Amino acid sequence: PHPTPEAPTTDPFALAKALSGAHFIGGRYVPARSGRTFPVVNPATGEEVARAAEGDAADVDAAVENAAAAQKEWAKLAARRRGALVHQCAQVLKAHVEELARLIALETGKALRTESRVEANVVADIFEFYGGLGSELKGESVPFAPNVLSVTVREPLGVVGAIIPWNVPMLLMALKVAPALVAGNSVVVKSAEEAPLAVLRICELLNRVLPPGVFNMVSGFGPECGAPLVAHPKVRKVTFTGSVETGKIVYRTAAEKIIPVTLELGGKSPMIVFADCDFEKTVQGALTSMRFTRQGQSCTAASRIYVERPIFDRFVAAMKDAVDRMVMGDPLDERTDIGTIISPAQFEKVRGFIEEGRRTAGAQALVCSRLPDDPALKKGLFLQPVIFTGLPKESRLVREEIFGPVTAIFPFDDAEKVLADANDSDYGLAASIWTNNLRIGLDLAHRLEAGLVQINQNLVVQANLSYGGVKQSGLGKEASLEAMLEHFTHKKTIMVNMG
Ligand code: TXE
Repeated sequence: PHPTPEAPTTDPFALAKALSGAHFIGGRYVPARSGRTFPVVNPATGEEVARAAEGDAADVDAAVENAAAAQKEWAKLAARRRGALVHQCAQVLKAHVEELARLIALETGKALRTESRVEANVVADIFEFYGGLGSELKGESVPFAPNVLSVTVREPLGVVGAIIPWNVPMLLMALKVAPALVAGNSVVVKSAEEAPLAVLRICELLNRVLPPGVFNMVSGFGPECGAPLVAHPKVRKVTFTGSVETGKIVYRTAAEKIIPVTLELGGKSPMIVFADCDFEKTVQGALTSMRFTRQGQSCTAASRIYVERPIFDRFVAAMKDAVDRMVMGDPLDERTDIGTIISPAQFEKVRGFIEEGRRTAGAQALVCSRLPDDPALKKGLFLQPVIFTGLPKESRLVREEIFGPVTAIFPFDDAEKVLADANDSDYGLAASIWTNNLRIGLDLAHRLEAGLVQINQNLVVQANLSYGGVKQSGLGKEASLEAMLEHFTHKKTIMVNMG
């Protein structure tokens, strides 16, 4: 009912239309049972580019039943065979990188050159990485008694419910789906209501390789479509990326069913810059860490930057200058560095934070870059990045996740005090330290309360390195072999008494 092109296409508008109104269940595009749809909007123009199927409990049930039936056969395949198929998916995805990049740029407003193409490439990389790990699904033999053979084996959990947000939907989907499948589970993904299209396109690409039903996707809103997925009795594991508030709801429902959850929630990541850093490299690092190119819509964004006093003024000026040189414009234009905010709601939320910062006594707001002057983009959700100085540390802008192009820079004099300030947060996702004194750098790295600390480099996420936060930033890890073994299998003990 929803034919999409076999060959890669570079027209994201046509592809968006072709993908309209569908879930992906049992290897096919199907409409919502209720027949309802909701608009998918290009945030750069405010125009509707497609309709998405508005899922509810009935659609979720159909997807989970399909996944449960398919999982039984899928789990019987040798683990290496499953891995080989997931690896083959990576080849198909690679052939469609450009098309996926344009589609995600269209629906999220993330610039094609700086963000969207990067994401599309990483997706293929994640499938390739996990595809090679089939043979790692092995157990142990444990010495117990001479006449007893004790072994452990890794078994899949069953149907995995994966709930994803809109900031990097394809990448976060891949980090959940690829390890879950290699481990022998089947998956039902609930896409983000703001960005359902590129992930929906990926379904059909995966389906060219994988058996129907092992991978399903429903689109819709959180309470109507996400909540029934978490609550479904046949869903035996939930992996979620999103806000702390929703993460708590998901965790509570999972507790009722006693099923494991992985939660990747927000962050308020500190960046600590010492006077002896490599200055230019650190300014570039701040730009990348802040993810200005994604309008700061990143859970690892360096939203609190602490700079040693002797270089504070120079650092603030250099950052302002560097952000000023970034080009804001049409996300699909190769010249664009910075795209749009995802949705009017998020736009208002971020604007509210900026207004509050401007009203704060003693705070200065440096407004950077320029809004695009193209009349076609006048309804676009473009927001100039803002660098704040002089904010008090109890300000909401310093404590809460803004998820927008806003950062706060503070001077510091003392490494112990800056460590205390950096750790004074409900979050604990990522941190970075910039110094040529590795003794101090490593000492702080050990004492920072964060799941990921990097010294003298940006917030890099790699498929083979564990990723995940402490404190309210989440529970469990994504990426790496560990994520597949610990979060998508259970360890069964088998003992044979040979008399
Ligand atoms: O998140 P939600 P939103 C943070 C960021 C952002 C804020 C709000 O600060 O400003 O969260 O964003 C689904 N049961 N992050 O509203 O609501 C929902 O449909 C089950 C950080 O987008 O958490 C979507 O698919 N599912 C984050 C997904 O949860 C439910 C990335 C995320 O939506 C549900 C995104 C429910 N009751 C936002 N309610 C990060 N860690 O990177 C909603 N959902």
